[in-house]
Amino acid sequence: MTTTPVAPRAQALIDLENRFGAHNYHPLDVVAERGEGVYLWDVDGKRYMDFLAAYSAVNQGHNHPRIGAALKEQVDRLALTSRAFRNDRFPPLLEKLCTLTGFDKALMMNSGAEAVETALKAMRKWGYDVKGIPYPEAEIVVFDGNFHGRTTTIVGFSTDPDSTSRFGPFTPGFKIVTYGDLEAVRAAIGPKTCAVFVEPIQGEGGVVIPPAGFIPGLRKLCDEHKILLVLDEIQSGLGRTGKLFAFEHAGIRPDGITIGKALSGGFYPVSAFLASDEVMNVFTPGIHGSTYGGNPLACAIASAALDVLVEEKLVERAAELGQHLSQRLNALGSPLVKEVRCLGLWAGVELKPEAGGARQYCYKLKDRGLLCKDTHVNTIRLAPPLVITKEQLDWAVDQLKDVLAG
Ligand code: IF1
Repeated sequence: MTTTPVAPRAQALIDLENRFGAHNYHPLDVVAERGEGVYLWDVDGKRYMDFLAAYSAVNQGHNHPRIGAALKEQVDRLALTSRAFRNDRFPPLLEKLCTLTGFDKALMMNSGAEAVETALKAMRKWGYDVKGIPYPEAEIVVFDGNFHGRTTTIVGFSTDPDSTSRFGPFTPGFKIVTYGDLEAVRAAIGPKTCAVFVEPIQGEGGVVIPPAGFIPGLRKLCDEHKILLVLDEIQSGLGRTGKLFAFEHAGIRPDGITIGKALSGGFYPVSAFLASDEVMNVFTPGIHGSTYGGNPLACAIASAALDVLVEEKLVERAAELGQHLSQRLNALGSPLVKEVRCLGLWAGVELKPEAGGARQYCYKLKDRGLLCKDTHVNTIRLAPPLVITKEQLDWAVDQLKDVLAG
């Protein structure tokens, strides 16, 4: 459904996509051809403000010139060696990442799911090699409402039917408990548990922020049972919540994190698993890898993307403008809104069931030039690039206020 007719040129492209592409998405009928900052332009020249930011992959804004320049400079020199050899971009990126995050070592991958798979292998192997769990019986505690990627192992511990149905059989060794419920975690931890793996805030779940004591409580439980606490910061990390990483809001240090998305500013798939030496040293030569992991082009792009994040003070900006966003969303005064959840420049506006679902409001916002994504039927997810100005933010919230006026 779309509320305005699609122009011929866009429709022709949509028809081509439908004819030759797998139908594994149901996107809005916006055919983008250019992006800059918070804006996308479609093939007919219409401008949209992007409030999804490619699921937080373009925190630095679309096509940030400084990151693009780093890509162009490197692509004319060397794009890929594989890890069979070494290159001049990989070591400085590793140092920058570990210095910025405070972890001892990084393992570079490409997609977020690959970083998650890397983390799962590390948690298990640490469980066997360091904790002494009998092989192959290691268990990892995970949570309902999670989203960690689309591999069969990962969807095997999803609780979202869209992600899991008819993709079995699944990988064993995962215990799923209620997100936010420390007693459920305590009950799930046993002698074979090697780790707890969790998003500090659940993005796909609808920007679900757990009770204040949850993440600190997980840290305490993991310390008591001498198991690992590993956080998936692929979406919540790199400034989105007004801190470099969401775990900083909880005042704890995890044993490892996965990162991705904005690590490349939206130019190229770059992800990483970061952890202490004790965890990362379970990887010995030849037991894990990837053709493109840590390639010089990815490293040049990621290095520039991190520089932009730090030097343009995008984390501080997300914190400051996030306060404003939260105030305005909580003052919407719409009879359709059930709950507003907001941390930094990341918000979920959950509608009451009687509102008829969030997607129709996303269509109305699209017609007004604002692109948002619905999630879990009733929630409108808001996640603009962190380069947004206060005026742009106010314009976007004004559109939301109008379409939710009821
Ligand atoms: C899709 C969702 C978001 C992630 C977290 C790992 C990954 C993701 C916390 C895997 C990826 C993407 C995947 C994309 C849409 C988007 C998404 F709707 F699927 F759930 F953001 F919420 N951990 N999330 O959010 O990273 O392998 O994709 O690089 O699959 O539709 P990836």
